[in-house]
Amino acid sequence: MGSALDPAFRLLQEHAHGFMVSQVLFAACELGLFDLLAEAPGPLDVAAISEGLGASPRGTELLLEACVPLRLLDVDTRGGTARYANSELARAYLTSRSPTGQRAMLRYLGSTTYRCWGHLADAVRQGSNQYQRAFGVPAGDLFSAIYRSPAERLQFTRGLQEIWSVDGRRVLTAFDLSPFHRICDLGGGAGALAQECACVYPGCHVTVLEVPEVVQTARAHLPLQTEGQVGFREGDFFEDPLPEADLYILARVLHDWSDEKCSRLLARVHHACRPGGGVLVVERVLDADGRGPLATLLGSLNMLLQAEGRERTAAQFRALLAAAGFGGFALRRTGGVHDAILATKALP
Ligand code: SAM
Ligand code: ASE
Repeated sequence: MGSALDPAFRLLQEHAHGFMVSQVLFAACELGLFDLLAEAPGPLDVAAISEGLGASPRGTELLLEACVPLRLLDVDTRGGTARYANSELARAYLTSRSPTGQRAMLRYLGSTTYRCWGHLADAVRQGSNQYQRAFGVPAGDLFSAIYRSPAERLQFTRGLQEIWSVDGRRVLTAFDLSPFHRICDLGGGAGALAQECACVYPGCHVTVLEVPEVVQTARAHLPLQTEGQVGFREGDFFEDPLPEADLYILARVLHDWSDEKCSRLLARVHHACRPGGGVLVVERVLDADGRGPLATLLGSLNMLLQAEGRERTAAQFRALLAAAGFGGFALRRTGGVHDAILATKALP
């Protein structure tokens, strides 16, 4: 019997190899493993899976084995031959047919985001995102860098909307938004959150304001089901007149930008907002002391690598909103991935 391994050393090992776990997930998705198993009539053995994926039996076997303790796959070893099937997690979130599937986001994280994270030390040294190093594109105009090609724009837009099938209802019901009839989702992507909003509040109309390229991408590739209640408007929220509304939604928009740009945007929103109206900020909000949750601190580093902003505490959001003229600040922790903040513009 050896002596117990130092828990600190165990933790170090876990941290050092954490990226391998992500890569197993990304590779299995990229290879189409979960869709193959979803479409099979029952559990499959290594030979059938490697043939179905067009992959080597040796590589397939090793990948499948790693997926089991990660709870991506279930294995049945009765009869001497291992047969694999999707786990509950994989059925819900990793197949194309699932309405809560997250494959496009995983693809984006595994390609663009992963490459940016390869330059983390450089980003920390420089204090800025790594599009120039990782992809050779100038980072000065943030969304020109993020949307460096039409394929990349589609992948980002498609990837970002998937979370709302899981987390949308929670953030939209954190506050009773039924008093707000005209809603404008600023930087609302392909309209997935707007669509969820239309379902939760049948009395509202949501206008998604987006840059023209994203509106065109959404219309061509990601059509909406709530045609009457959700519409798109092409424009730049830093420059163009904002649609008149009772409520403005800013979901994962403020975290992209510096305090200075957030202030500019919020001042414009306050100017356009009807008195008695408000703004719903949807973000992962840092703990009051700024020390967690870890996932949100990693999100901040991701904004360093891929954008110009950071994640913020409730007090930081409150200060930005107050400087723009908004009062009546309230934060709701939803228990989901994102939290909701509602602030209002006072009646005269
Ligand atoms: N709100 C969506 C969500 O949470 O799924 C998308 C969030 S994404 C991180 C930020 C969005 O802001 C992108 O869809 C981007 O196209 C949009 N955006 C960036 N700059 C913009 C601008 N100047 N005017 C309008 N939209 C902009
Ligand atoms: C952004 C969101 C994301 C900008 C770049 C991004 C995501 C990945 N890359 O606004 C999805 C959300 N994930 C994180 C860590 O923020």
